[in-house]
Amino acid sequence: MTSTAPGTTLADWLAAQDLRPGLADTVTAIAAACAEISAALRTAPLTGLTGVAGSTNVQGEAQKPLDILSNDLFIKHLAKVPRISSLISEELNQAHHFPIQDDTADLIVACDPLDGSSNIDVNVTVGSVFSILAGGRDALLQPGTAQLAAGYTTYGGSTNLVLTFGKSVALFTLDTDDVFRLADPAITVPVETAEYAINSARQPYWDAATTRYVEGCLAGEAGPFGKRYNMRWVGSMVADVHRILMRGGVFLYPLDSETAAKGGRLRLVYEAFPMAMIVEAAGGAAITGPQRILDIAPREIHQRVAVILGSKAEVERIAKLYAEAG
Ligand code: P6P
Repeated sequence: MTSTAPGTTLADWLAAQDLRPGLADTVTAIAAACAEISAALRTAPLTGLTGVAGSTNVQGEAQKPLDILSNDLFIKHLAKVPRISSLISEELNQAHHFPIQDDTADLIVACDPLDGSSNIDVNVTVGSVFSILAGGRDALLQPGTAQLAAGYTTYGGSTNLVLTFGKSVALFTLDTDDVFRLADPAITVPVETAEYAINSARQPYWDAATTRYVEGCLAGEAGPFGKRYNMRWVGSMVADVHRILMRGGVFLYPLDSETAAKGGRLRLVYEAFPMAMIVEAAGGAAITGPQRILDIAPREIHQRVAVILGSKAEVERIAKLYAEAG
């Protein structure tokens, strides 16, 4: 079986890539953590893992038992890889530095171990998002362009792993034997779309560019964009991004008058950076409005940012509206 044939295992596919030492082991460890998270989610209503844990994370958000379990599973599996120096996680105020096992610890993982967890209790697709960087515990803050790899999982009807090392985007699906197998070696985002994703309840707070964009979509064929649009908003970034990767679309969580003071709603290092790397590697685009997300140099590990990503032509349409708004 060639390494791009459907059904190729993640292990065989990784072995056929020309990767930096430690990268394949790191992806393997992340995949193992995600397979365990998937299993825990499948029976959560029966095992009492829904609801809230009674604690809050650094974002001030109520942590769920599965948030904490997912983070613990990432730590458990990443600890087995000597080359991994540190873990940045949405669930940890400070980065977790692994005990140095030898002098090769030169990889950093950043993750949101369970994104969209507020949707768990209502059985909506959630996922894990991750990014892999080169460096040690003193190199946590790097621009998005420095990422070595990025990926996410979706825990939905099927459990999928989407993975890129920068040039193409591969899709793996968790099989009944808990092995990830290749489902598509090269996902590409359609350049054009007529589907947008935004939380429309935030309309009173939108900036001028966002307001003009959504008005243009709602104006349909007679409007400035000359086509009828559809709208989707899952409220789980991995679910919205996966739909966009698979059929096109644009996802918007722009700065608004409420979120501007915090820098935005979504997190830069372990949500926007990996999703932007994936979307660009699939032929799409990812901006904050005024600038390319991957060019940002983070100031701190939990920094927030505006996110507009998806089909290239539609993101360019929005970028033009931001340029016109000044
Ligand atoms: P809103 C989930 O909490 C999340 O971080 C993303 O997964 C999702 O896109 C966004 O927040 C949903 O935000 O405003 O719909 O609650």
